[in-house]
Amino acid sequence: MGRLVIVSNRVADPRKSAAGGLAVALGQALEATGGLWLGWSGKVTEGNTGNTAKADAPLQMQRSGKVQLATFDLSASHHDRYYLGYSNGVLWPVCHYRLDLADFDAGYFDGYAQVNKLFARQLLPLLKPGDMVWIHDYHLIPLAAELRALGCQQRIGFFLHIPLPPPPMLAAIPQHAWLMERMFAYDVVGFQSQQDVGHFAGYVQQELGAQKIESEEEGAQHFSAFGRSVQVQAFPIGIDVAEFTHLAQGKDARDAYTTTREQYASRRLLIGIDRLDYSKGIPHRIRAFRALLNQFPENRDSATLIQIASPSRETVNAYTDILHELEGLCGAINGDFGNLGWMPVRYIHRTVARKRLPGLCRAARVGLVTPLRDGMNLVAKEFIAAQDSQDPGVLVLSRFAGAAEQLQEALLVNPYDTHGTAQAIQRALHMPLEERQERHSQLLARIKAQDVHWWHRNFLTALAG
Ligand code: ADQ
Repeated sequence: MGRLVIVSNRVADPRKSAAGGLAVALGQALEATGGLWLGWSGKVTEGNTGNTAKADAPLQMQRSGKVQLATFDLSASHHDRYYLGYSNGVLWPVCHYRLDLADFDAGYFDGYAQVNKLFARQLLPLLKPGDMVWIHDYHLIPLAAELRALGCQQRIGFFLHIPLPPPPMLAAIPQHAWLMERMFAYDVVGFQSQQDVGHFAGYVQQELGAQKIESEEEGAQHFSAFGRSVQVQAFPIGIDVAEFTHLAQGKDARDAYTTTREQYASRRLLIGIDRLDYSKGIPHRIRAFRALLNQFPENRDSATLIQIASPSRETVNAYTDILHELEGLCGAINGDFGNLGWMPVRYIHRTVARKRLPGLCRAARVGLVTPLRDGMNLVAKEFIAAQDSQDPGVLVLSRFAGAAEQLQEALLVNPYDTHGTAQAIQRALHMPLEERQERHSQLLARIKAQDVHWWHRNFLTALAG
């Protein structure tokens, strides 16, 4: 296999302890062949419009073991239009079925197109013949087309971490045809779920007149259009189960487990851990918890929900709205149901240290992972990995998370159905030990077999051709 080159909006140093499973796993894939990881530095420079090639910021090169990290700054204008405006103000909401939150300001699209050209200019001089280029996520959909326009011949793959919506919804993006045509500059396009692959197949055949090429290959589909063909496949992302289990055995996780267990000794604990994002369905979850306390009063003075939501994209308006909504909902439940000795919901607007995460998950009887729409959702898999197999907690999982395709033994819910979700939570809280063990052992076996290493090996094997 040739050298691996990864491109993503942000670059994570895989050797830094704060880096999560994905960064570490990609780092390991890069180390195997010696590799390069290119992306935005996370810094914004003031004072230029960022509209011309002359304004390209210098590349900063850094070595981390056998991996070369290449980063560059973005101008304030590019950051606002490419990152906040188009990526997170158009593509993110539409791909999560929230057309109502999308802001189709034309200037955002220009910025998005410009920054993708900038990524191509920065990357091209670093490429060697035989390299395999793996581009990640919605920020960089047109990057392969920009690289091809500059003469790049290398194999290029793309993985979309978020959902691809059904064709009519995708078509709500004014530049939908422009974006999707550019998918054909890739050799391999990977999605999280079979459902996403189905949406891609439907869109390119209906809207772009692409032809499906018959193939014997298992799991892969091939489409041709614009004089090129692309292989499309579901590669559901996993977690590093071994790393997470190792973390679970560490002092921080054990301490978090013991303290939480002691603090809630007479309670039944439910846990929600998310980035604070409207796609994660946190207000719907809180309302379902309220319905649980209403419908099944035996849970009063007992069931306690710890909801941890890490701050995220706080300069985008939709995110401040949800912050206020959550504070109101949690305050109302505590006011209406709580007493001097019991606070039904503890809402914490913070990031939990990764080392403590497995301990918190293990202390909970029920894990609530109920996004309205999610590419995969790794918290669902982390919750399973953290459980004690002898006395495991139960995962309540949204059918609208990509993870639901793999994790059928979880209790699957429709998060829009408040009462149905409350009933599933009730079932989870009172599930007999034998059933919990049976479901958990099947879920654990699956996340082990389809872990993050399985994911990147499969993708790279497909990309190698
Ligand atoms: P996210 O939406 O960011 O990513 P998700 O899969 O929910 O992803 O979580 C990513 C990581 O963040 C997990 O490892 C989780 O433990 C951690 N995390 C979340 N909230 C936290 C908190 N409050 N404190 C500490 N850690 C927290 C996108 C897609 C997902 C897809 C991933 C990977 O939206 O659908 O699963 O990429 O492809």
